[in-house]
Amino acid sequence: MSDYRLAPDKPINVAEILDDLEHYRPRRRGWTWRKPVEDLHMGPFEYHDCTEPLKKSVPLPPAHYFGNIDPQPSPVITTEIASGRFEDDIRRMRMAAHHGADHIMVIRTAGQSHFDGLIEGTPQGMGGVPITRKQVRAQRKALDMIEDEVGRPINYHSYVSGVAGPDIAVMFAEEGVNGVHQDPQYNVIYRNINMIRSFVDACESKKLIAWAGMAQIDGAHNANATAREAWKVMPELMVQHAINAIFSARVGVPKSNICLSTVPPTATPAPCVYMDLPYAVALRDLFHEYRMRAQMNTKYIESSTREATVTHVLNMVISKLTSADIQSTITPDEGRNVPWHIYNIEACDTAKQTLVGLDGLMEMVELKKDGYLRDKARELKERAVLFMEEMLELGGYFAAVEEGFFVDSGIYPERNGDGIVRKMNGGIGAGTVFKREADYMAPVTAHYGYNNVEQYGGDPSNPSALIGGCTLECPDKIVYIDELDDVDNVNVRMSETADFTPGSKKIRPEMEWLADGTVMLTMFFPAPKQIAEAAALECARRMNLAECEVISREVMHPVDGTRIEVKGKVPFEIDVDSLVIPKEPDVLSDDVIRKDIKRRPMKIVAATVGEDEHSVGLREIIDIKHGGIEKYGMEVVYLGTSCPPEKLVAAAVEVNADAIMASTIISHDDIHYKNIAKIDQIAREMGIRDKIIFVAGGTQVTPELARKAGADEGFGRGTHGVHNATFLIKKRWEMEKEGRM
Ligand code: Z98
Repeated sequence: MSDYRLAPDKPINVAEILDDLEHYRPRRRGWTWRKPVEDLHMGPFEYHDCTEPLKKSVPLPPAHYFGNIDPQPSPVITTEIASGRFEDDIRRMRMAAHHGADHIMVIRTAGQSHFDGLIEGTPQGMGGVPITRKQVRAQRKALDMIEDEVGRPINYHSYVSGVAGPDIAVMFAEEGVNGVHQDPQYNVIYRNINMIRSFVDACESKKLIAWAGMAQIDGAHNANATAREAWKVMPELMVQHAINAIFSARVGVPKSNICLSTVPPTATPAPCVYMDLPYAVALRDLFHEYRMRAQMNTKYIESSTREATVTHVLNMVISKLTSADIQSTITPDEGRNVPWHIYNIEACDTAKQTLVGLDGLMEMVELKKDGYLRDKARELKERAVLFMEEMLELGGYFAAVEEGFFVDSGIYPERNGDGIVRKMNGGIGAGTVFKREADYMAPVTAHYGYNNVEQYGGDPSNPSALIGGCTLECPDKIVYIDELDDVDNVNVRMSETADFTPGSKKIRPEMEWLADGTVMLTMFFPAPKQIAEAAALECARRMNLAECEVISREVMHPVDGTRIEVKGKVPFEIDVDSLVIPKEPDVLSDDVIRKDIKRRPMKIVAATVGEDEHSVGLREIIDIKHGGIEKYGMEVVYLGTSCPPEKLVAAAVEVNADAIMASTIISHDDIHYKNIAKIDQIAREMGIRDKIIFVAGGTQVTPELARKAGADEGFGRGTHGVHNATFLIKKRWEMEKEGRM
């Protein structure tokens, strides 16, 4: 077994993950919820509904103001990964985990429900990428390492659907998959699989789900996405939830692992919270014993990430008000069909940012106990119950599907006659359910119904003992089949991009697959949509991008302007060694600087020198408003503009300053460096140079030349107060050590 471990400062090595997969065994089974922490203190704050912090993570961008804290909200956060290349998804998983995802859902790009059996070995060009044991094992192995790195269990998840559902469920139980979608109604309605077959198969699948402790998500959200007017299917959604929830519980899945897949059905410009909140409340009323997995509404996403993010945040307000257990962050991949790394990560951050921002909300507000909210919730529940009753009158679920009850765009009891109709004896796999023969025998664990092992001397309470354990107890019995296609397999794909393996010398931009070269451009044109689109594509082509495509368009004004997003591929690669990589600016934390100024105050004389009236840069460096050095308690004696060097040094002597700060923008005839040299020389002549710090700055100043001219340090374009302050403090430490101050 390889002893490869993740190194915090190194890219994840996918080749190492793939090594010796045949012998890799998952180390645990079952779903894990986050652990709440009472009275959690992080940085200067107290949190009310947060969970155990991570060992290692990437906090939200403004966290550096608060000691780099990264509080983790209470719901499990999902990221849906769908690039179709599992080797590239592994890198995305590590990034997502560091941004707070602890539920990684892998979508197959194939519509796997259409496959007749579990795909082992290779997809063999069947179109799209189904999930295989090899992919699952590789990703679970990677996640085992990633969860050690971040310090929190990560739930790995995919789908148990199609006629191969039970086979997939077995493989998932064997391979340590922690969560699944399983809902026979999905097969029936969306994949036209025979209903009897789907429900019988579901018994077997759910038994395995129960045995492996997986969390189960249902498929009701698909009606939101499919119905023409999604907000009208709310009563039906509750019926779908009810069918799968109670069915799963009866098969043996604990209610605490049965998750309803809820999506706020509407989006703006509908008054969505007014419509969606009563629905969410009604669901909690009816299904309080179960868990809620809140997925965002993707049906109505039309344009940019801005739009998708607002919908996502509004959806999370509802999650917060009604305590969702799992928060999906699908945005905006599914809505815009741009399944890119950056959007996975961005959406995880959106969830973390929103939910942490709403921390403690329910200690301050309460949902009203009467009035519109409760009346509307009651109305929705009544409609759902009536729907159920009518189904029963008709003869049950199968009969109702035959009558097109589901995904009808009328709000029940209204019907528009556009529901999806399936026949009881129709669909894929019709007529394939058989009664077990009298000598039927299944010496396996987690099997639905009887195993019939007694007749061969077996123990019905432990049927697989008859064969010394099945694959669930004895993973060595699993036949691991590697990829068989010598053209389309992970090794070939990785060898084609070997030069770009993260950490090596060549690099290309990437959105979903290593070295795919994809970039996105945002453009604005003062023109109507059609012209803007064509112009954007032409721009991208003239920028030498290949495979250009418009991915979003937004009208700023019907004729005066359109915003366009275009994607395309760059035709080049970059040699990392050819890059000039500037040194990271050295900065001390605000706390350290402040503490040192408190220990020993610092006085600085400052001016723009020579005949230079450009004071804005210097004022920004000094001024507290934009983070200038005043904020640390440094005292600045500002002498104004066009200050002669003699006056500046004389003032430093007079006020007994610790430092001189000269700003100079005008650079013709190198006047800026000449003035720096002059200040240095005068300070020497006056005998203070070795006791005073001298810094010089300006847009045309380069640190090396400023030092050469006689300053202790030079600061060019892009300098902020903290860079100056850091230097001043460090230089003073150095001088104190040398006994010069
Ligand atoms: C989600 N964004 O909920 P195919 N079973 C169920 C599903 O909902 C899905 C599949 C199977 C969504 C992702 N849902 C879409 C109940 C898919 C997938 O045949 O591979 O498409 O099955 O997470």
